[in-house]
Amino acid sequence: MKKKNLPLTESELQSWHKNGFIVLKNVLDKGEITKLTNVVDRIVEAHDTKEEQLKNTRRAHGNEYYNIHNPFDYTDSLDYLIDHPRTFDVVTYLMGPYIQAMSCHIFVRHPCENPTTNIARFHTDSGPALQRILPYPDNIALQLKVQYFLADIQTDNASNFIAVPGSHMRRVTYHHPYCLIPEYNKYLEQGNMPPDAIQLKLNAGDVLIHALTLWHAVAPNQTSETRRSISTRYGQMWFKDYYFQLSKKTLERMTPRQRRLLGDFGEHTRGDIAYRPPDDHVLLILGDKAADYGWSLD
Ligand SMILES: O=C(O)CCC(=O)C(=O)O
Repeated sequence: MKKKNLPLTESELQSWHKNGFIVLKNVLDKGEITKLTNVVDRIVEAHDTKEEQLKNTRRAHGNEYYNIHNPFDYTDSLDYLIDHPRTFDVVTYLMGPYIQAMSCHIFVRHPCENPTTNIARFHTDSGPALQRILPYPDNIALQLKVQYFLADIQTDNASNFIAVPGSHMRRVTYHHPYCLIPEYNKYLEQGNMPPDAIQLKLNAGDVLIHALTLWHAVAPNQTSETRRSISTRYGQMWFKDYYFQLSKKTLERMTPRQRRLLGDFGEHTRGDIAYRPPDDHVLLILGDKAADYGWSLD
């Protein structure tokens, strides 16, 4: 039997199902890290001017930790991240082909002792309803976030992503309207870490992929460096986009696959596009990987 060409080993896949997140090492090479860092720095700088703040790219969350929406407004240098060859293979392996790119954000985490934003508290993603839909082991994912780290984070309290391994399968006991997790945030309020939470140590170029129901938070940034990273989010076709407004001009410069992921179905304008996607959909999204990932081209 022909060996399947899969983007994760069996043990990586098991670890994904067990923990609810996975780290892909050295996805970006040194040249890419330098280039993306320069691009991101320019966007952060431009974004801090008055006019930019009036645009839909305004800050969300606060002054210390914030996210910049719609970075594609500023540059085409991030376009390739939408279907980056290494990460997109993992995304489509875990989610299948009937997906959309729901957002691209730049995460800015300035030095600060005690970040006040909800990003720094334990939460799940994408609203209170989805917090109640837990992934069955081996199901494809409803939504994933992919985060490209541009700097090393090797100590605790350096704005690390904090994960609670296995929490993506756990029920929260109180359903907060903003998906916060009070039973875990009480530890942070007392200056402690929950016993089973870990502050991830990552290198520039590493990529974190996590499930929407993973309990996660961001550590304070007690270093003197601002942490910048780039996040892309994918959801099944029925999901709503998340602060994503792409102009026609931006879409025009993208490849057919990127445009499809961004919701441009060309002449296919039917209202039931998720029921009956265009005939070329699986081929366009998965190409010759379709059969190996378990999807049919017919
Ligand atoms: O800054 C981070 O690493 C994570 C931000 C966050 O909490 C989120 O993406 O929901």
